[in-house]
Amino acid sequence: MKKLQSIPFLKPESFLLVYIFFIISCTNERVNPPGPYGVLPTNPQMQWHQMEYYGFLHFGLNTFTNQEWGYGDVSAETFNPTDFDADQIVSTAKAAGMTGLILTCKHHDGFCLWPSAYTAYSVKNSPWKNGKGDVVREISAACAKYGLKFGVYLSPWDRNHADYGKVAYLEYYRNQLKELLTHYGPIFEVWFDGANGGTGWYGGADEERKIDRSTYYDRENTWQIVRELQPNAVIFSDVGPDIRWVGNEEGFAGDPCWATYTPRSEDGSQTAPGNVKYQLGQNGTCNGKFWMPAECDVSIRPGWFYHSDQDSLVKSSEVLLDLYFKSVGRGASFLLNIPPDKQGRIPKEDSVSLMQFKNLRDKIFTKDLAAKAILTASNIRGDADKFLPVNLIDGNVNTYWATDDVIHTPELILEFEDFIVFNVISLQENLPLGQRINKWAFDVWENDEWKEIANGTSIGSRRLWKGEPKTTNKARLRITESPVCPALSELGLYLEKR
Ligand code: FUL
Ligand code: CA
Repeated sequence: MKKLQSIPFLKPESFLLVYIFFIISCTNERVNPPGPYGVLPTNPQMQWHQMEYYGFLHFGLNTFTNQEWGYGDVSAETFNPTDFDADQIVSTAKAAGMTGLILTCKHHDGFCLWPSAYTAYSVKNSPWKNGKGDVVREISAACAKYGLKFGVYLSPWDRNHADYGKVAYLEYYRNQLKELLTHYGPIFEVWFDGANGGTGWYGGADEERKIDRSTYYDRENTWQIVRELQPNAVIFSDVGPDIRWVGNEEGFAGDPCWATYTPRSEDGSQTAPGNVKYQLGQNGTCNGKFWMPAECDVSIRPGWFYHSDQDSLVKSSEVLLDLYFKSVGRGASFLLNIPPDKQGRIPKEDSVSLMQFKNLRDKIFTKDLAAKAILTASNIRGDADKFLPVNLIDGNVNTYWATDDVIHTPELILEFEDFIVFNVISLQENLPLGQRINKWAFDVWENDEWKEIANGTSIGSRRLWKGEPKTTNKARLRITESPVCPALSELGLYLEKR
């Protein structure tokens, strides 16, 4: 007996400790996550949220005719890149930090960058590779090689096709959609353009054709094709259903920019691409009817297609960084168009700017100063380990800090052993539980008191704030308005070195 007592882990106190530990872990496990709030993202939307920055490739007949909107009457023989290099295009996007590429497989002129079985107006009747080439094949294969996701743009408006505006065209359009969705591997996004109907060649008719934007494409059933053939793809248009147009082609979101949205049409009828108050897309709708986050599209040049006289007008890395903060930094995505030239390559001017932009981002985001903070929260949900504030600095968007249901406006203090200098704040909400935070503020401890240096509204997938550099060893995040208890995934502090 004596001997037994001398073995420490068998002492009665030890049993008590083990018991207490057991009870605590059981209690922790029993603390439920917060109930979801409002509409929620689907799995494909969640995947898409992580992409943040990806590219657009506008390439086609317009590249060779120096146009933006081809009429549909130019010979397919005009398409003739002298040195098409999918590897150069995709590896440039990869080196630039892009996560995917969307290709204009068919623009408004109707010319197809793949040898569609349904029209003669394609690469198969061009001199390029003696009509044996397939741009969609080569770009999608290069994307797979470099680990980029691949998306397709198939213009609903077709200024070449004789049947455009008639019922027969819809079948043609859907057949082409099926070709793209079945022959080229996984597609992450299908981009439905909102420009619909107008003048065109239309098989020689050479006239103006108007369509009823709300009904002509029978959207629901067209979208259904995407759901069936590529269930993991997100569908983009002026009205989603998965991703919404931000309402401008300048590459920035509004502030606030909610991930949720209730689209409204111009005339009160059913909303449709081309029949929506698109300006509302900039801000979205707080606690809106649909989870429909914004995508900010813009070209690195004034035009969407390559024009040699715009070589000196490529956006600088500083301009791109500003747009990045106003798109990704407002919970939207940044879709940057980088048009291949007549050779079929990304021009030097564009790739130089892309790499400088990448360097600017790297200089800011490689060192997260919040990683070393000691975090204390005014409330932790059920006092459970699962919801500790340390989850904010573990680099994992799936773990989060949450509070008890009744606590809607908690505070979080960050303390640092050494003083830090920062001028960028990054916040990310835990999206599977909905967009829960309406307002927040950030303070630093200065001259023995808190001083507010930043505040904002929507967070969603990410909120980036940038201001003047601050030196401090103590900072504070306050959630100042939230209809339910918040659930925050990540918090980062960075310094933009100039
Ligand atoms: C617009 C089109 O009309 C432009 O040519 C371009 O493709 C842009 C991305 O979308 O609606
Ligand atoms: Ca986390």
